[in-house]
Amino acid sequence: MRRYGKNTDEDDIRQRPNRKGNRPRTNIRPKHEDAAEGMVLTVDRGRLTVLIDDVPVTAMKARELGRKAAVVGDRVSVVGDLSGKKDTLARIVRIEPRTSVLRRTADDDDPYERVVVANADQLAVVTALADPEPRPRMIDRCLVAAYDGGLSPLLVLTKSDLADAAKILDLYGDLDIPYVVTSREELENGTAVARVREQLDGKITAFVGHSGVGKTTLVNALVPDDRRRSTGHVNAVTGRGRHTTTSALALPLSGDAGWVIDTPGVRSFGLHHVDPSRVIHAFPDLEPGTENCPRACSHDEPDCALDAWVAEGHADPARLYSLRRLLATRERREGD
Ligand SMILES: Nc1nc2c(ncn2[C@@H]2O[C@H](COP(=O)(O)OP(=O)(O)OP(=O)(O)O)[C@@H](O)[C@H]2O)c(=O)[nH]1
Ligand SMILES: [Mg+2]
Ligand SMILES: [Zn+2]
Repeated sequence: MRRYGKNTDEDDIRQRPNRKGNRPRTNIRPKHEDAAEGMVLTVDRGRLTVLIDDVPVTAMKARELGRKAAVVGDRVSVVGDLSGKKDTLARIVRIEPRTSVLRRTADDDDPYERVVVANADQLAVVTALADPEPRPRMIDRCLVAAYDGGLSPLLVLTKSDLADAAKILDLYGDLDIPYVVTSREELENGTAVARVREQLDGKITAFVGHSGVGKTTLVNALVPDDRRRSTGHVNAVTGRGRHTTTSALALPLSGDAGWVIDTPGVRSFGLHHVDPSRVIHAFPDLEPGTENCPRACSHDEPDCALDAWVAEGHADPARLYSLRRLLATRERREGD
């Protein structure tokens, strides 16, 4: 694991004024020389589990971090007791720059943006083919959040034992988005795991989707039991007797082949934070059709070239409908 010696950042200078009066201020001030870097595995009411040199260490944010919150997937620098022993509490002194940020707002009118996961390479958008019914709008929204945050999407269609995947694959199968279809039986006999692993190996993948689509079931099938237990993960039992995930949790794939991050189910994926001009990136099937659009086209106006693009059969009209529904959601918000 990389250890930090002379690394500092602007915050360090502000937070740690020069204590030795006769020394000039410098931006190469060594700080927290004993800090070790690790990855945040889970966050539970201000207590974070950070994996440092294969040891899960309980830590909390140091005051000097201010309001900056560390989330699952964050690379953080930690000082203090790193033994991982019971009742020890280390301090997180620095959050390293993020390579990707998955954000959501509770809904589109909610200005409060949550960072769900940091540094994930891939967003697995998990959709059940039945129970609960698939909602393409939710898939589109997750795709938007993925493209916006710098994650590449993966479609995971679960419960193919209950309903056929053809309808959803008709809408998404032609896109450049990789997908896997799983069923209960395939999860139990291991064939699904091999197929899903092909899409996960070497990557950090965050699993998102509605509650009950099977995210945790899939993650459990992917990760050996003992790995889960060592993290002391919390699940709540719902009124219907089902276990629902209450906090995000990162788990290692066997063979050091990457990470999977289970997250709590969400009702919707608010996109308040997304720049509307980037929404089109979530529709790679439509994007080439915008070449003939007027400048600064809203893609929802009479001269928009996308109508012709779809009419010529280059893309599914349902996809254009979906794009415009998203854009309309964004526009309604614009005025307030
Ligand atoms: N028939 C069938 N049921 C499944 C399949 N995968 C999961 N389930 C069931 O679906 C229910 C919900 O699964 P979970 O894995 O808890 O769903 P989740 O997405 O983690 O839900 P939250 O944690 O609430 O977000 C459980 O009763 C699972 O047994 C599948 O492939 N087929
Ligand atoms: Mg779950
Ligand atoms: Zn247009």
